[in-house]
Amino acid sequence: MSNETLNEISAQLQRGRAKIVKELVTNALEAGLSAEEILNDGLMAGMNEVGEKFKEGTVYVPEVLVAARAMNAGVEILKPHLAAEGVKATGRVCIGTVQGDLHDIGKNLVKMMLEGKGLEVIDLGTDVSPDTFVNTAVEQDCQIICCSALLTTTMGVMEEVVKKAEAAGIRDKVRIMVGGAPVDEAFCRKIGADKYTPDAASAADAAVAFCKELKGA
Ligand code: B1M
Repeated sequence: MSNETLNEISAQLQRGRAKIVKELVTNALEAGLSAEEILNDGLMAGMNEVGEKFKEGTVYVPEVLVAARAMNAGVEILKPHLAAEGVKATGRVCIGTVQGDLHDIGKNLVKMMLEGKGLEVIDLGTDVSPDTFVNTAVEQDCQIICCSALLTTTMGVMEEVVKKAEAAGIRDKVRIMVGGAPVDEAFCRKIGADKYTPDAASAADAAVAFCKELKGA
């Protein structure tokens, strides 16, 4: 039963049926499925299928956009269930998708989980320049800069963010976190960023840990 529901969510997302996806997600929650399960095995599974077909050239940008809209509709329903309760932290984070990159679904998930942990989040949106990340961190007194990238051609911008932060003299006060499909631990180390996390939930946990560490320092 639960597999059937999750497969149906994935299938309707691939067809871009936002309204049906919303209904299915609501029903799945009512049936007792966890928000995490619905996100990973329903919505994200569907989005990954779309990604594969996009790569093969069997679906095109308009189909991907309607699927992305359906994904967002489903995530909206899950939002209050995903944002963890209990541990509340204090700290300010600026987040964005790096320059040249317009993908924002993963970035929005990370933002949501950070807010769920009680952190204040300044959302810089997509196509964010290294200067904007660093200037915002300085002007708004952020403890953390979060950079997301989905394209292999834009992930290099993250290295620029690290360099600009060094040049601005904030490297000891501000932690730089990176993530997104093409990013990994080795890349994070190579560019001198502070933390790579593979998903939104672990990004939020790491951000909370950094805020505690910086307060204790
Ligand atoms: Co694009 N796209 N896309 N796309 N797109 C990918 C990324 C691609 C892998 C598809 C493919 O070929 N299989 C491919 C990149 C190939 C590469 O670089 N190696 C690709 C391409 C090529 C492109 C274009 C160049 C296509 C074209 O125009 N020819 C173009 C680029 C536009 C641009 O950005 N300048 C393009 C455009 C688009 C759309 C606009 C149509 C749409 C984006 C809509 C939107 O975001 N509002 C789109 C989509 C939807 C995708 C796929 C299908 C799905 C991405 C997604 O939202 N996944 C994607 C294929 C895929 O990923 N399977 C693809 C769901 C999301 C929840 O996952 O963002 O990975 P993700 O986030 C995860 C983790 O990565 C992590 O947390 C999330 C999970 O909890 N995470 C972080 C993300 N950021 C983090 C930050 C952190 C920590 C964790 O700390 C700071």
